[in-house]
Parts: sequence; structure tokens; C-alpha cells
Amino acid sequence: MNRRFVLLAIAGALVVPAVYSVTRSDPEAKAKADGLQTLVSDPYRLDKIYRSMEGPWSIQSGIHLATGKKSGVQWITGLETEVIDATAQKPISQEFFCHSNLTFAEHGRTPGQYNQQMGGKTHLDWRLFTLVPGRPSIELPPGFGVPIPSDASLDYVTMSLNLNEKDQVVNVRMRTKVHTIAADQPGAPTKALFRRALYVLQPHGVTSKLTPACTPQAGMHVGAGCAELSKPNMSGEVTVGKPDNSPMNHWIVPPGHHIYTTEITPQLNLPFDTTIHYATIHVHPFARGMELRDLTTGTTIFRLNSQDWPDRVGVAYVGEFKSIEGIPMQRDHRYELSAEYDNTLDVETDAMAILYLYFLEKDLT
Ligand SMILES: [Cu+2]
Repeated sequence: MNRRFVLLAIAGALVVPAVYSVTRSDPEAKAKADGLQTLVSDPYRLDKIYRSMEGPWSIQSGIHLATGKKSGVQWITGLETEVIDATAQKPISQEFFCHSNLTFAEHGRTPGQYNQQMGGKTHLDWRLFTLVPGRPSIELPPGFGVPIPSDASLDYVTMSLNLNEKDQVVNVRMRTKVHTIAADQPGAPTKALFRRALYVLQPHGVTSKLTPACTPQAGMHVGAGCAELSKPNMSGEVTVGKPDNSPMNHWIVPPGHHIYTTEITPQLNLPFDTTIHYATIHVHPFARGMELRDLTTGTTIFRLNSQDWPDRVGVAYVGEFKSIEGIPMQRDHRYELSAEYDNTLDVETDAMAILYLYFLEKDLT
């Protein structure tokens, strides 16, 4: 597979520029040829307060990123979503963004089948990219990408929310640019990444008083929630089940300052020793940041901060980690994830803390 990629890349570099300039006709084709695919969602009418997972949402389904079928592999190198006015289609306040998910199409092949199609050398799961409040775009480091079969069918789910605006109706859409390139194009990545989501878990989850939560319910689309599941079990597999005593990824934060910590070694379940090249987090309002620690060496790997809007409820910014060199993660080390919350209200609030990591595929690079 490795050698084939290189050959394709070389062949592409020689042939493509000539063909390139002739085949660009309509703007959509041009955008695709330039490595961008733009998706505009249905309009969402925000006429009252909509909390996380309560806002209007939609699915754009059956998306195909590849312009031709020649290459066999299509890379995704980044994703950006912008909240725009529904009519004028100009950017407006990003506070109305709940989350978005780029996934394999729900009724298409399974991630296992896609991995097989990629020669059994990839570790793709349903989700390719998730964007969350404070992180409206992800751009992987130069030379890195997530490879998928070029005939893959994708779904894109976007959801809005409204935590503040009570006095006027706001009509929004989500406009998304997928950064994508065929493996045979010049400048295509050579280093493949796979994604993992790791959760801080707490013994007592959110009860009915704060649900519907920011978590998918059974029967919902695979891309519907900002978390993959309400209950990641300790083997690292995912289930959406009846409430029991398992720790939950959505919990209550009393007033005051709190640190929540979970050992994530079982969730991580790495296929091999590898390196982290991109990371970002999902948290709820009143979070201050998350930290990943190596328990075996007793060192902090990184801390990613979170900032709320200064004048309204909501997460305005979350940090990211990006590196070409990468940070080693070892299969036989133990790791811990923690989240810091500072609830400045005099009532309870709710919390989640998810770390999204992109790891180097060993057998594809
Ligand atoms: Cu959430």
C-alpha cells in the first residue's frame, strides 16, 4: 500500500497539472479541484432558548468527496464550519453552534468494511471529524490527513443551539468547508491519522432534570451527539444502553471549583505504540481546561484550555495541539485525563469533557 501511494503520488504530480486547468468548468467543480468542498445546511429557526442537543439540526447525507474514481484513496485534511445568517449567508455570532460531525454514511458500509477496503491497515471508526463550541475548525498538521476510500459515502450532521437570545428570532445555517485531496494529486498528505475520543467519566451522571443531554439516544443518527455515546464501557467499546451503575460522560457540577479525573488506559486501547499529531477538546460552559497525563512516567503530556464568552453563556474558545513531530503514546503506559470546572453560578450546571486525538497509523506511512 505504501509503495502504491508513493507511485500514485509521483504519477499524479506529473500528469495532473496539465489536466487540471482544462477540467475546471463550474464553480463547484473548481472548488472541488482546489481541495475544498462546501456544504450549506438547512435553515435553523432559533425562536427560544435551545440547550445542547435541543437545537434544530439536519443531516446532509450521501456526500462524496472525490472528483474522480482514479485514485482509490481520498484524504481529508481539515474541516471548518461557520454559522451564517440563513438568508444573507454572511457570518454571524458563532455562539449558535452546538456541534457538527462528519461520519461515514449511516446506511452505507461500516467502518470495519472501509478499513478492509484500505487493506486492513487503517483504524477508522464512524466519525472522522467533530467540531464543537469554541473549535469551529480543525486543520491537521501539514502532510497529515485521514485517508478514506474515494468511493466512501459520508454524512454531515450539524446542530444549532441558543443559550442567550430570548428577545428575537435568529435564523441561521451552517456553512462547512471540507478540506480534501485525492491521493494522486500533488500536495496530497503522506501521513495517515486515525481518531480516538476519550472521556472523563463520573459515577453519577446527569439525571432527568437536565436531560435531554448532550448525548445521543438509542436510534439517533451516529453523528447526532457531541459524544459518541452516553456510556463508553471500560473495554473501550461503545454501547448506548439503559442507565445502570456505569460511569457517565455527562455529569452535574455543583457551584465552585472542581477537578474530575479518569484513568483512560482502557478506553485508549491502542493498537500499537504511536504518536499524537492533533488534539482538541469538548467541554461545556464553566470549564477551564483539560489535561492528559502519563501515569507511568508521572508527566503531563499537555493541557488544553477553555474560555467562555465574556458576556454570555457558552464556550467561546478551546485550545488545540498540533505537531508534525508528534508526542509518543505507549501501549504499555497508563494514562489519565482530567477536566477542571469552575462553576461561578450559585446553582448546578452540567459538564462533559472529551479529548479528541489523532494518532499516526503505523502501517500506512
Ligand atoms: Cu457536550
